[in-house]
Amino acid sequence: MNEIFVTIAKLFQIPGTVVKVEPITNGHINETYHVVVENANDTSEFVFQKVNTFVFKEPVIMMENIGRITKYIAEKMEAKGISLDHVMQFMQTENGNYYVELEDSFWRISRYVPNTITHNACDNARLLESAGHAFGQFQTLLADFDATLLHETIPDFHNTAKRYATLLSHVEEDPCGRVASVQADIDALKELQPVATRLCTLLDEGKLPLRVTHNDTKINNVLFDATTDTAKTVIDLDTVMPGLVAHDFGDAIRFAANYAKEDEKDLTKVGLNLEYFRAFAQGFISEIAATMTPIEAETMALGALVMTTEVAVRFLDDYIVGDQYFKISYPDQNLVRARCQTKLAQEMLAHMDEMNAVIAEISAKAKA
Ligand code: GN1
Ligand code: MG
Repeated sequence: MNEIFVTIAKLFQIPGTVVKVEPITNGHINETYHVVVENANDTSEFVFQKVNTFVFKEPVIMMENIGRITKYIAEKMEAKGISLDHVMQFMQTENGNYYVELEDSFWRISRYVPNTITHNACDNARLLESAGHAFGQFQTLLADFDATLLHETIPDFHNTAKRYATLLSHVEEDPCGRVASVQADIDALKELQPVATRLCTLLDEGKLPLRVTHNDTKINNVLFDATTDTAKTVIDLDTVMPGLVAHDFGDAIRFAANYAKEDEKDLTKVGLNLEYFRAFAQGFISEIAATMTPIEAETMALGALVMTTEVAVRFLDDYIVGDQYFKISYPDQNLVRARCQTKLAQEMLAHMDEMNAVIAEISAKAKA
């Protein structure tokens, strides 16, 4: 068995023998492993994660955030008599840290939630509605959490205007000589810029409230009960920070209500599935309706367009600088991702009225 897992298990005071290590390949950033440990009395399962410290420059403060958030949610769950399977539980070292730092790597461990599965794509609306409830609930659970206790783990994470500025400055620098071949992609994103930066403007003008948000609401960041296929736990808490409700809504739609996968090469397959849009909205808005302001409701659908364009900008930027940020499994994958997301954003723009109508209908019912 790989020595490093044995070493890490010891540092987290996990007794027993590491009997199985299997990579979990979801996610573009960290390295994740399902680890089984056996001892005389029982078998325990864990998720070991090697944190990407190029992306998370200050992993120690990130783990401080995660420790605080999970403790806060666990206390609420316990008070309500809800099983702790509904919140991530992180292991601590002897001196109370939620991480260990080895010579050249940074690790954390959470408990593996038994009998759960993740979905990388959706094939029915019911799943989406359930995920909507989970992410909506996550926000309401943290509604009274003191946001000043949270560090910004990635500054300007969803500052779309800044993401554009970064892309355009790298276009100027062209460090890998890739710009000439993607000029049409850059132009397509520039065309979306005014609408994609609208949420930033509204935030700057003080018209939208900052809340504690998840900020990475891909459907594969929800654990579903393997038996009932209902959402059980929201995972990947690395980017829980103050943000906009439309970011969480929009990022989930971007990923789950696309007819195609995130890196589909055949752009004719890419488009917005309005049935799935409605299903997620139904779950999400029914959870947050009580606190949602009118302007939040009006900009919810815009959030989908913003998040889709923003990630297209980020993928294209990463392609231009030589694939430093997102893991890739073949050379042009970031460009393929960028093109797919740009096409989806264009489709969303074309269907904005329909999306807005669905949100208005669901919000009116939820508030009635
Ligand atoms: C990354 O780690 P993962 O795969 O959940 C990224 C998100 C992007 C997403 C695109 C910290 O999420 O912001 O939307 O890829 N996370 C970070 O699939 O940058
Ligand atoms: Mg993530």
